[in-house]
Amino acid sequence: MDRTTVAIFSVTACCVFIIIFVGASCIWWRRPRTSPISLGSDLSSVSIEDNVSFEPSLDRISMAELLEATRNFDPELIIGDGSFGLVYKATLFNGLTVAVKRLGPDAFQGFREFRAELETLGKIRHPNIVRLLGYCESGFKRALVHEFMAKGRLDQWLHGTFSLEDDGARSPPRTRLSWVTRLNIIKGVASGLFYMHNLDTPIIHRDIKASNVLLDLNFNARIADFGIARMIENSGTHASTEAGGTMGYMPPEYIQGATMATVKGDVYSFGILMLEVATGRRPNWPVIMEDGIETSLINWTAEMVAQNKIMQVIDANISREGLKEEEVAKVIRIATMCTTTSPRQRPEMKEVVELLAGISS
Ligand SMILES: Nc1ncnc2c1ncn2[C@@H]1O[C@H](COP(=O)(O)OP(=O)(O)OP(=O)(O)O)[C@@H](O)[C@H]1O
Ligand SMILES: *[C@@H]1O[C@H](CO)[C@@H](O)[C@H](O)[C@H]1NC(C)=O
Ligand SMILES: *[C@@H]1O[C@H](CO)[C@@H](O)[C@H](O)[C@H]1NC(C)=O
Ligand SMILES: CC(=O)N[C@H]1CO[C@H](CO)[C@@H](O)[C@@H]1O
Repeated sequence: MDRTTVAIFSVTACCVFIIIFVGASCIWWRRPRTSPISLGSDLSSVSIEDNVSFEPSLDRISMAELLEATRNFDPELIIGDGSFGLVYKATLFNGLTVAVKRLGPDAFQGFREFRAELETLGKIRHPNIVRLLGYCESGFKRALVHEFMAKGRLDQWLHGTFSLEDDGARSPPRTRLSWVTRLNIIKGVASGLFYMHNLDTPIIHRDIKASNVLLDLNFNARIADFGIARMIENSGTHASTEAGGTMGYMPPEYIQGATMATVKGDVYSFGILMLEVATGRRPNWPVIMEDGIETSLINWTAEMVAQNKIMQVIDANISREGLKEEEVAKVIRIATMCTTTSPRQRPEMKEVVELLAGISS
């Protein structure tokens, strides 16, 4: 072979190799890594490879759709940062606005167990609980899809702590929540919690707090973070019943070492939340009394009630117009019952809901 032949041969070989390589790469990239599972709202009847949905408006949620809806997880669409990953606002093809929680690669293992729990949560439907709409997994990408809560977290409204990371469209509150709105929020959380506690297999939330209460467009409260966090923490093993929670909201028996979470633990945290909503004070911050002594939110409230100064307990930013002392007293009394030191003396959520229903707003 002369040099020209060798050169032509080499170039051809190279070209062929490149074409094969590029072609193979394309095929590799286009190949769905794992067929994306798409879940509708009725997760109970869906198995891993399935893609059936029983809600026509949510025919399928696939990872491909989520990628497109979030513009490939565009940082501009981030609305929150949770312990298991970033949360994005997205509009699905059918126009429904959702919150997509992208799970980090090491968020959990044990997919099958995780799924069993997801299916349980997917079946939960209550006007005061944030609905889980679906779960998608494709390769290393995993995401949970929840309904979008337009007014964000309750704590941001109570304490005015909107930060720059929060969606610009969700402008900082200029007006504080009114008493009527607060009462409605309290009633909503109570009713969601009552529902959870009374399922055939009761679910204990374990972390009731203002940052786990989201608000919809009309300021109706919905409890968030039901089960998912604890499921992920346990890498998909059964939903833990271990005691836990957040300082300020944690019942004394958990602090003293009780190992099992109970419905009465949730009742305590709910009572603290009621105080926080009514007073606008953070439960994990000390209250400084007139004499300069620091005390807890519970002790301060009790002290003020004892001194017949109940109206001074209420958030100074709530309009006093039409605010009846008698109604305020009822709210504080229920909160006090819920935060009784002895778990046995705390009411069940059923009773709390009934008592709250007796308060007009
Ligand atoms: N459904 C939703 N609608 C609107 N915003 C949401 C929704 N879900 C979450 N967010 C926002 O994203 C943030 C992070 O949510 P996420 O539930 O992942 O974490 P978290 O509750 O802050 O933390 P953790 O996972 O430790 O409980 C929330 O604080 C909230 O601001
Ligand atoms: C609150 O009151 C109880 C008893 O009335 C007391 O044991 C506790 O130390 C008080 N807490 C604070 C923070 O003052
Ligand atoms: C009332 O709200 C304003 C902001 O809207 C805040 O600056 C002020 O500190 C609040 N007052 C009280 C007593 O909470
Ligand atoms: C609409 C759709 O994608 N349907 C598919 C769901 O998955 C089954 C296999 O599990 C396919 O046969 C369907 O075509």
